[in-house]
Amino acid sequence: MDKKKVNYGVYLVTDSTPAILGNKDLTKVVEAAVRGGASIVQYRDKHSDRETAVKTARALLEVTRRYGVPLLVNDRVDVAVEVGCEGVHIGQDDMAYEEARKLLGPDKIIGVTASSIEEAIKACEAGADYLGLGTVYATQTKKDTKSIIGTAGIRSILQALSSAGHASIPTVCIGGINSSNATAVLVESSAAPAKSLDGIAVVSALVAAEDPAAAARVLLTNVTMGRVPDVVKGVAAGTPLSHNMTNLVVQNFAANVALAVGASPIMANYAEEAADLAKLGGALVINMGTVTPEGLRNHVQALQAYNAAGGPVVYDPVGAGATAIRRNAVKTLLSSGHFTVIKGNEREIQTVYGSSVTQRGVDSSSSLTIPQRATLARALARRTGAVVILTGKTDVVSDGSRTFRVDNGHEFLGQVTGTGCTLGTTVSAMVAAFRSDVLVAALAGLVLFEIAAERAAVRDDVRGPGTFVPAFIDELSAVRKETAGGNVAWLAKAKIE
Ligand code: 3NM
Ligand code: MG
Repeated sequence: MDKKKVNYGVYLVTDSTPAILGNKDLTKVVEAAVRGGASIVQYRDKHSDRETAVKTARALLEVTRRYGVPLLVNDRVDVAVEVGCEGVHIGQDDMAYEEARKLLGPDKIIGVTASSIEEAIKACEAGADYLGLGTVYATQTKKDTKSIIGTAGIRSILQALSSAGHASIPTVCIGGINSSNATAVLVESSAAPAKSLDGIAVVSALVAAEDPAAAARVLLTNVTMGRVPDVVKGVAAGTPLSHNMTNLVVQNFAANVALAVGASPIMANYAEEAADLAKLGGALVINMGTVTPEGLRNHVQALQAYNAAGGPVVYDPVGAGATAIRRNAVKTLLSSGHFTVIKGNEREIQTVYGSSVTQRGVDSSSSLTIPQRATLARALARRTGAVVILTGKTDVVSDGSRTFRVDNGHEFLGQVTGTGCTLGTTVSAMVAAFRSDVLVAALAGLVLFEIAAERAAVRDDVRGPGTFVPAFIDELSAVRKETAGGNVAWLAKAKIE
């Protein structure tokens, strides 16, 4: 397992005491939680003898390996060494970091608990792979916690880490976090654009849950939602380049939407420019709405330039199923490089997936149920390694392991041309600014876009699709400014499941 790629979103810390575990089987609880969305597991057991601890760790490792998530052991480094799991988590009173590193070697994960700026910076300097920050709120689960620092304490540590040059260390926080406060904990503790949490760690919210799979799923949704403002702030602060190779219809609209969300647009269809533009840290949108032979050659060349530079590429396969030419263009592009995000309506995504469907023009229509759409998006994400956004009345976003549905938006989005294309542009800005988690970035772009549409549609000055467009650009810009200024009340409108 590549320790740089670990997802810290929903971090499960186990507890084997009857007060929390009840009479449930710990292995089954962990299996259910991981199935529901827990992305990393720490086996924490302060009481069992060594033999029991090794046996339990082995049983948990069998589960976590099956799901491809890391297993760490709390404190007991010897147990981690013996079972060969992915690493350890050490508190301030446990074995020193250096000693643990000697025993585990360079490739294992070592996480360190920190309750203060000093402890956090010291752990980073020692080489910790991630930090567990806390205690956020007083908790029945651990009564001897040293300091309750709240979300304000977390935020000051994150800010200090960033100032000290440790902005890239992953962080989670712990203590009294559950599904009802997870989103708020992430939002309140964020020091974005400087630094934000990567996830939350919980004991009782999962181990004591009646249905740990369902509880993990809700936590995953709420944690993901809580990171959305970080993405929007990142765009506002970074003004990333959004390089659009788009169709004739939407050039102006897409450029205005890019500006509204805080990006810097360039509409450059000549691929010889792509190698230079790819070095500027932005993202490329390839939109095949008005495909031509020359356009396709340019798309291939630009895709390869961004792939070579490690820059994100958003693919918008407009009208993919409409003609044989477009179906072939899809195949050419997919076999020429790698996409970071693929965004399309049901027919387009079906075509990209390889299902033989015909599409009337570039219109969207839907025949799949929502679970079928989720399955399709997940399958295409798994096959291509891209995050897939399948748009419709209910949108689906998937990276192959995490899949969400979004029920925001407004019918006006379907009554003016180019809204789908400008969503691609919006998402390009998000993935350019927020590289650590493409799924979170893509989801942020989608909910920002659709909530802005909802706000525009109900304005007094909007009387139909024509007056909707300028109001929509206004609202995109307003939501961006509110978020950059710390007001994320708009997020309460998000309907993410
Ligand atoms: N460590 P719950 S708080 C294991 O502050 C642990 O370092 C803490 O349990 C710390 O999610 C804690 O049930 C328990 O509140 C967290
Ligand atoms: Mg400890």
